[in-house]
Amino acid sequence: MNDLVLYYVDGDVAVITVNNPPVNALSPGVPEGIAACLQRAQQDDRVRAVVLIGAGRSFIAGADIKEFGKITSGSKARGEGLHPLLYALEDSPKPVTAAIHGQAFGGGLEVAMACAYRVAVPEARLGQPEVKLGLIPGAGGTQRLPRLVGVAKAIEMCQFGEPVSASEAARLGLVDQLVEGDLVTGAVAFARRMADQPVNKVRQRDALLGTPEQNSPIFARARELAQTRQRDLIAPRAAIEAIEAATKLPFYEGIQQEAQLFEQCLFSSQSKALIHVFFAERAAAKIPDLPKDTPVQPVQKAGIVGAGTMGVGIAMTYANAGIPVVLKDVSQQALDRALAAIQRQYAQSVAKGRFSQAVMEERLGRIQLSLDDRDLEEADIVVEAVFENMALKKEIFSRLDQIAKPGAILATNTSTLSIDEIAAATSRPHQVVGHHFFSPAHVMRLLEIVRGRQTSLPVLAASLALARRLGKVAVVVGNCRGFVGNRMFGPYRREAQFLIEEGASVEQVDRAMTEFGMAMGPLAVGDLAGLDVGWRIRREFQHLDPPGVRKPLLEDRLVEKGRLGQKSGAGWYRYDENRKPYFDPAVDEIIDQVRREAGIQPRLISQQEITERLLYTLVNEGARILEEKIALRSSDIDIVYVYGYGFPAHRGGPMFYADSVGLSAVLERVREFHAQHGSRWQPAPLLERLAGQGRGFSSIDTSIA
Ligand code: 3H9
Repeated sequence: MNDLVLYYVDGDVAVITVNNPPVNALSPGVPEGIAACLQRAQQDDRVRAVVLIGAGRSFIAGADIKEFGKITSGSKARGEGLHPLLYALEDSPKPVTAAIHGQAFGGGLEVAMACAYRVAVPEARLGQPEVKLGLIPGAGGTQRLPRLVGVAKAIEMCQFGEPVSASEAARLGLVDQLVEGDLVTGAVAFARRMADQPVNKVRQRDALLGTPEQNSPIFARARELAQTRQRDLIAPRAAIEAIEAATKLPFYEGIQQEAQLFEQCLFSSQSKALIHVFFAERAAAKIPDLPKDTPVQPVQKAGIVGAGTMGVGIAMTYANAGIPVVLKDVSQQALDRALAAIQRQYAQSVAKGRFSQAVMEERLGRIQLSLDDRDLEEADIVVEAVFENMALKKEIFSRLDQIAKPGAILATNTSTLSIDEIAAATSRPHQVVGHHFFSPAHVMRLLEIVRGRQTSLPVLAASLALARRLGKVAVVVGNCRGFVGNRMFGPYRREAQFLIEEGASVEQVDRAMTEFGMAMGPLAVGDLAGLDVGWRIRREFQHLDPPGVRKPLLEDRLVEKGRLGQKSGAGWYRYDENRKPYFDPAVDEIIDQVRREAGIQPRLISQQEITERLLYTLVNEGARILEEKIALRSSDIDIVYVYGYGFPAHRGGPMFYADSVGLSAVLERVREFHAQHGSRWQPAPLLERLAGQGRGFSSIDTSIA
């Protein structure tokens, strides 16, 4: 027994409590502690039944994810895992009831399924989320879950990793009883009632495993979904295979099959990358100089200035999180358009069954449209979301300074401009911060919180707390042109144009990136965002380009021809009324003409060159950003790219990817590109230094974190 697992007896029921905050992960010592307590219960003559419960906010959130790296790096043996404990629970002569609140996830659910019974509070969630870490359940989950909920539901839960609520779990047969009120009291009473009943061990139940005829279409459908929605991922397929084994093999052989598949996933590069993303996301919320007890002012009302695409998305984000919001613009026409866009998008969600009409009405009711600045007076935060023009933003901030209430956060959604310059237009620069949302703002998970020179700690803390409430993953970044995301994205999209100028096709460039796993290729993204956005930014900053540096030619030409992207029906692609893209010969003509004018002899370009040039330009700029401390950690950059730019999570983000390729190999290519393509490829000093030392970007993260 140890401090991680506690034991007491309530009359004739032993209560075993896992006490490993914050989420009762099955860290070393926890399974051993549970086993020791169970043993003690067997020896305790007073005890007729056992309750297993979690202290604090959760039952058991799963295996300790930190341990996986130790196994894959060889510093720890995997051993028998949880199985000995699970058999001890399942075979206990004194029946064990798992009492679930918070989460029973992964290994936590596997422990619960080995118990004789499961009771839960209605708000609890139960799931096998391993697939999100590139894994499958590794402690019998793929074998016991189908025996409890049936094959189809078990596949769904293991393939996509989404949890079910306790109420649904009760309907499915995964939970035997819901407990209203105090969980331990209810669980002890339940356990006492069941103490003398014969136990139907889960591993011996076969009734729900189906026949081959019943199962074959279920597996076919699951594999089809894996192909279409999870194309590049190995874990979903492995989960399906393991569950298929449950339907075909005796339990113990199924367990062995699961163990093999688990092992393959665990040692895959995908799992390492996804686990990196899990911890990177949590690390991003930790700001070294921000004390944990910094007071956070609550946000009860928000204001948005500018009812364009971004303003609309941000207003919906607030409304969706339950925060009333005023959406202000100078023209009634803009407000009418905004309202129509909001109604259309909400109606689409209702049609897709994401939420009900009543929820839509509630959300709409939280959005007040206004032409009057004074409606912003009550707001705890005002977010400016007008287009990228410094003069206009300064004017708005000086006006906000006059009307916003004292203490209100003044946020700008600028994607490129200086927060400090904008803040200087107010008498309260410490209240000014960047809240850079990504389009569509109510969908994309990323929020770059841009910390200006004078942004106060309470404003920073409030921004982080607010981001969590809005359902966003926040990354705090420093102030520079484009911050982290767009500063890296500029060279990436520029390089895409250079590749086309040199001979690649639109299709080749986008395909190279989608085959790498990006959600969209760089040219399709340009069309989505609007090519005029980049055109405007290039004009705003053209005076900063060093003389003689290579400039991209193609997008300016497309914009001059009225090809602004999806919104004008044509950009790099031509779009039909449903925004379906088509290759357009007219674009090839423009490309040919630009090549002729620039005297470029097109050459054949390989997919490998496209991939390396696009990714390494991101990495090289990322290294500069890191050195300048615009990002606190390389893992923050990864989070920006995974959640804001569709970088495949199973590759871990650009900096993690570079580390996995090896920085000396990356540097070698960067040097070659530098020699071939000039000064834009100057290797970043940090890349040179780390590559020279045989280190990766992640090696400096720990010293910064
Ligand atoms: C598994 O179980 C495999 C099995 O089949 C067995 C095979 C043998 N381990 O997210 P939060 C930390 S795979 C270690 O901010 P929330 C987290 O890093 C596992 N640490 O809180 C953070 O630390 P810090 C399957 C963990 O309330 C702190 O706890 N299970 C683990 O927003 C708070 O986390 C999963 O995949 C863990 N398992 O959300 C569940 N979980 O304070 C993964 C959390 O230092 N976890 N931490 O930053 C989650 O989904 C969420 O953390 C949870 C809580 C919903 C539980």
